[in-house]
Formats: sequence, structure tokens, C-alpha cells
Amino acid sequence: MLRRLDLRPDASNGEPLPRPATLRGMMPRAELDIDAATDAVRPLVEDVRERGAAAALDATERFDKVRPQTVRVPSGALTEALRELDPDVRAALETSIERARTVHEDQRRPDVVTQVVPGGTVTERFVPVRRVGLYAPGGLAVYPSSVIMNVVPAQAAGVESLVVASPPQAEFGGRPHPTILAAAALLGVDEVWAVGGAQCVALLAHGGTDTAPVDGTAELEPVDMVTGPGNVYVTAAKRMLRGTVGIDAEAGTTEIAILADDTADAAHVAADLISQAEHDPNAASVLVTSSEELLGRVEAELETRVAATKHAERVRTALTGPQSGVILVGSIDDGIAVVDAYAAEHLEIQTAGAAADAARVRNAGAIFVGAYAPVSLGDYCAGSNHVLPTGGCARHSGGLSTSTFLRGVHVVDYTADALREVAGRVVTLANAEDLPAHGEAVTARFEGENP
Ligand code: HSO
Ligand code: ZN
Repeated sequence: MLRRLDLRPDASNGEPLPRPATLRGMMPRAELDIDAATDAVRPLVEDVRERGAAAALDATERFDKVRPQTVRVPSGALTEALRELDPDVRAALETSIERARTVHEDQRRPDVVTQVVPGGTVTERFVPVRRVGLYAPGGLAVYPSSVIMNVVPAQAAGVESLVVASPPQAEFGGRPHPTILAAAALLGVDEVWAVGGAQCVALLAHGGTDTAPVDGTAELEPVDMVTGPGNVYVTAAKRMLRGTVGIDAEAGTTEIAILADDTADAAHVAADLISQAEHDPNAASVLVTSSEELLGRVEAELETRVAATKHAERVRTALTGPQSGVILVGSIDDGIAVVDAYAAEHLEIQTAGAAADAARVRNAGAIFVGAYAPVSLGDYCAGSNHVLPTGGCARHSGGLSTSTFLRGVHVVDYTADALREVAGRVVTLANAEDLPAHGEAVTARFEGENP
């Protein structure tokens, strides 16, 4: 069922493996046309900037076919959703939150104080962003786990003000999906807005006044940063508003790559390829293997497992799409070069020397080592974050973490002696750049002193 690309030396007449950029071209990715969405989104964003909540609610009525009375969801609705949440789901969400907290709280960093010279220090102070908006999509993809993955690192970083925003659903009386509300309540978030799509990003960025006070306020205070995945319109709006607000990396369709040799268990490999294909017909599932024999076993497993899985149609479309397939390599070394070039959102290493092979990988959003670390563990309960770079962005970006919500601020503290000692160098550089006033700002402090 998987499309094949053969990069073994005998298939390529002993030619060396192509260079990374060429390899990347051989492994196409599902593409989203953000530019087209941008044209559709621009007037909407403008309207929300001018008219605030009223404009956002008009757009909600148009796109979500429901108009909540207020943007802000009363906190009573959150407690109610939590009360009605299935106890097993609640317990599982609590485990997910607890483990994510353990990991993300460990990622907090102490300030770094560097004594540059006697009397001169530079401190890198890690300061949390003050107010953050976390977007949780609605529709097909209602993922309370993603609320956890966005909220936990923000809280661990010390973000003091958080709003979770999610589209209102007609079937839930114009409120966001109850599991989203319950997850927010479990996380201790009390500000939830019933708004989605591009209008949500615009309202988070610009703020406004709600149609009536909720929990004592009608103010919809703008945020400093927006994170969270969304559809193409959400992504277009985030791109357009970047600068007005900070945004996280763009989250595209999900991807899994598995590097496996003949020691891998074919049932595990097949089940894991299917697991991420379940997200979306455009999801990418890529197997990189040095073993044709393993591939035979995986193909057989895929046939039976795909037929039996709940979302068989979607999975089959994803697995047979041009963005999925198998790449045969001559060795695990070549396999590492291939997965590095591909830079998958999720990479599993199922080889005899999994830990050592994983340590040699440079590019991946997250790496899952050995037989007992499937991606689904990371999606929910490993403690790691599941908001990860897609589309090859893992070459230059990491996933969401506590540091996403921290800014390193340099604090410069020099004494008179320390400044005097380097003054000549500053003046020289200032003059070399034809910016003499820069130098004069230093010498002004020592006027009247003997040279
Ligand atoms: N695999 C998705 C996250 C997710 N999986 C949410 C299940 N729910 C992107 O990393
Ligand atoms: Zn997933």
C-alpha cells in the first residue's frame, strides 16, 4: 500500500545518497495554500480590529452558524463541564497534566549572570510573556490534550494571564465543546472565549469590549502572544498579525517517520504509521528501512489493520497519498541521513541500537526511542509536548516548551571604571560606522577627566 522510493546503492548503481536538499525534494509534503486564505481573511481581521467583539460575533454567526450572547464563557459553565466529564476521561487528563507539568516545570531556567570584566556584568533574565491566548480548534478535531499541551508550558513559564479560545458549537448551546471547557477547568484556567477561526486570532490580538459583562467584566483584554494549531484561516490570520502579537510555529498536517531495521516489530510499525494517519487524509506516514523483509511484514500488517481500524477511509487516503510512503536505504547510516533531511514532526527509531541511533539524529520535532515509545504515548501521557514543528520546520525550530513563553532579557550593569576601560573601543567602532554621537554618549560621562 505504501509508495516506494529505493535509495539502496544497488538501486542507484552505487551512486552516493543524494544531498539533503535533493532528498527533501524526493519526499513531498502536503501543502496548504496560506496565501489564498490570507486574501479571504484580511477584511475579517480589519473588521474585528475596528468593531471588536461585535465583528467577531458576526463572523461567528456566518461561519459557525451560531451566535453566543457573549464572547466570554461564564466560569460557571466550566465548572459544570468538569462536573459532567466522564470520570475515566478526567483521570486520564489528570495523568496527562501531571506528567506534562513534571517535564515542563523542569524546563524552567535560572537567570544567567556573566561577569564580563570586573565591575561589568550581563545577566540574561528569563521573563515570562504576561498574557497569552491559546487556541483550541473545534469541529472534527476537538483535542483536550492540545489544551493541556499549550496551557502547561505557559503556566510553567509563569505566564500570569491566560485565555483559552475555541469556536462555539451550535449543539452545545453556543459554547465551546464541553471537553475543552472541562480541560480548561482542570488546568485552572478561568477565562475561556467562545470564538474560533481568523476572527478569534484577530480578537485575541486587538481585544475589545464584550456584548455584556461576564464574571464581572466586559473587557476582552488583548494578549501578547497567540499559540495553538488551527485550520488554514487561523494560520493565515496568525501570519498576518505576527508583530502585533507573538505567535508559535505554524502547525501543519501531522507527520510520523519511522526508522526501522529488521529487528523492528512489524505490528508496532504498522500500528504507529496508522495512528498518525488517523488525524487527517493529508497526514504523512513515512517508513525508512534498511530491510525489505521488514517492509514485507509491515505491508501485510497494514492490510489487516487498516481494514479493521475505525477511520479506515481516512487512514487509507493518508497512507496512499503522495506525502506518505516507504524509503528503502542500504544502511541505518543512510537512513539517518534520510530522516534528517526529511525532518519529521515525529520520528520513531526502531532499530537494534535505537538509543545510539536516536542520539545521531539532528532534525526531528520529537524522537521516540525503541519499541515502547509510540508517538501516541507522546500525544497524551509521556510528559513531552505534542505541539511540534511540521513540514520540515524541525530543521530550524523546536516544539512548544516552557521556553516558548519566556524571553531572555539582557540586563547590562557596568561601573564607571568598567565603562572607562572600554570607552576607546566603543568610540572607535562608533566612528567606523559614522555614528559619532554613539561614542559621545560614552565620553560625555568622563568629560573633565584627565585623558
Ligand atoms: N499527534 C498530534 C497531536 C494529537 N494527537 C492530539 C492526538 N491528539 C500532533 O502532534
Ligand atoms: Zn496524534
